[in-house]
Amino acid sequence: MSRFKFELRNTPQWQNLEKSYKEVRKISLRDLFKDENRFNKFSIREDNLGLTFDYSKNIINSDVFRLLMEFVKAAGVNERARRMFSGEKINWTEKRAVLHTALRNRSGKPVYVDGKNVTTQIDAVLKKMEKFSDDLRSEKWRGATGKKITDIVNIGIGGSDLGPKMACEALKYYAHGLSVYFVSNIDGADICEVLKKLNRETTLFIIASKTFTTIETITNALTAREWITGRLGKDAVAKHFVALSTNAGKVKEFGIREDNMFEFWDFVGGRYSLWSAIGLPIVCYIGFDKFVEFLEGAYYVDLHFLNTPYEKNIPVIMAALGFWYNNFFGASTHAVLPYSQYLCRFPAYLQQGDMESNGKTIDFEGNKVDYETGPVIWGEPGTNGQHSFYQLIHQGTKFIPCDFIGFIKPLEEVGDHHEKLMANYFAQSEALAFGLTEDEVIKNLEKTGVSPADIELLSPHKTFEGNRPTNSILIDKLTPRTLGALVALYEHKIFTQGIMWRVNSFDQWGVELGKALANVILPELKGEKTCDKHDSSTRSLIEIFKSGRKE
Ligand code: G6Q
Repeated sequence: MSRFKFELRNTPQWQNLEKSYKEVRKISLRDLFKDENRFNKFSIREDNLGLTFDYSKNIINSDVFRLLMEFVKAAGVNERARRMFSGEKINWTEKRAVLHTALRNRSGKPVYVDGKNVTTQIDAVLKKMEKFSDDLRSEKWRGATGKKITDIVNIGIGGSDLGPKMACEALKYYAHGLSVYFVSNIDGADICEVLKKLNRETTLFIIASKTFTTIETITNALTAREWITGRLGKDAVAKHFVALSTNAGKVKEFGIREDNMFEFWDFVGGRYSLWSAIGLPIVCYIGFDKFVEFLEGAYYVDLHFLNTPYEKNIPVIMAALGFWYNNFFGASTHAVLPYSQYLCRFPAYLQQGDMESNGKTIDFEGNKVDYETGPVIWGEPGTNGQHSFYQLIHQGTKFIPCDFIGFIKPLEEVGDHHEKLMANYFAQSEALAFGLTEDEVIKNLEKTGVSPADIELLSPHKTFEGNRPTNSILIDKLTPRTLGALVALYEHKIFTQGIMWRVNSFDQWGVELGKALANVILPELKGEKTCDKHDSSTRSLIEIFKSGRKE
């Protein structure tokens, strides 16, 4: 099939960046910081969020920054963002609108999909979530034996798990009343270990699945249903199960009443769904008012993204810098390092958000790209990471741009823990940027009386090249509002990069393939079918597994 081929790398915007890269890669951050005004030039303060975004420790000068902004402009990010927000079907391979932004639209303005104002439906579901969580928290909703519900188990996977799990962990300081657990893995160990801790009479299951056909979720849900009905009887399902889904038919088939189903829609992608009914565990955990604050934080960033010129637009700049390193410096990974234990699930959440969105090779016209797209996203909370993988970031051969996320006020004020934590936050990005020259190392060793022979031995090992770029996001305090804002910043960064790379950030055919593959082998493992089509490796491994199961 012959398709029009858009040669992104031949555009003047790409070519200009390519030329600049050859110059700029020779410049060091030590040199760039001779400009005392650099922080002022390359940082943004959002007073309404209490958020500072410092991108001065990046390998850019004013010319590169201008060229990056020209690239974003030529890509048409703003125009495409407007199309997304207004409900156009920008997810063209699934013929769907992309409206996670409508879920947190606090303006009261309508948003139409196929001529229908979706904000009416969204508000109705939000009200239903409010009522349900109030009933649960005020003990009006009780289990089948009349006992109050004390524990909630969310059963879901991927987009129906990672978002609420990350947010509940992040906002646990604000929680009161109910405990929340998450079960996602089809490995029976996941659900069994959770159930061991729980009492049937006081446990409520939230079955979260957009399609309500995902094998992991349905298998876990059936196990949970058996666990409840085995002791409390069939009728207990009504008081111990609710569903979050777009598939009313399948929910009913499972035995959950329609009034116990919280609906969402095709225009909400799984990995963007924590703002929808998928956020129900968050609502139950921290209360509806706090959930609204979470939505408001994201809405604030939506307006920032839509209305701020590119040069002051935080997600656009995050995207442009990531693109700079990914496509010119050859950086294939990007680390996200939150200096907050509460954000321990944030990197895992972003892995899905980013890698499922931009892990693509086919461009707008259906051609294979001839440049790099989405990077590998990874990270752990500081300071834990410092005692494991930071060595490689500082002194390894890989080039890894990092985001440092920190807070000014801790939620738990204990002794000087917070000063110690944040001393590390500041020290690490400083060390990564400026390193330590061999001369400096030698002087330090001389001062401490190390022998000349040992200085010769040690100095190359103790030298740090520096010039490792970082962004610092420094926020006054972790609240539902600032968490909502942080998530939305990354969502729009991902969106912007998808446009820059000219890929559809909103489909996930790779995930769909995974959903189908295991179904072929399952009947073979159960001995219901044999198959001679496997390669010798797969066939032998299956045989070893089956004979091991018989023992
Ligand atoms: C997310 C993906 C994927 C999805 C899971 C669960 O964007 O679509 O991660 O969320 O596969 O799917 P269900 O919610 O349909 O069970």
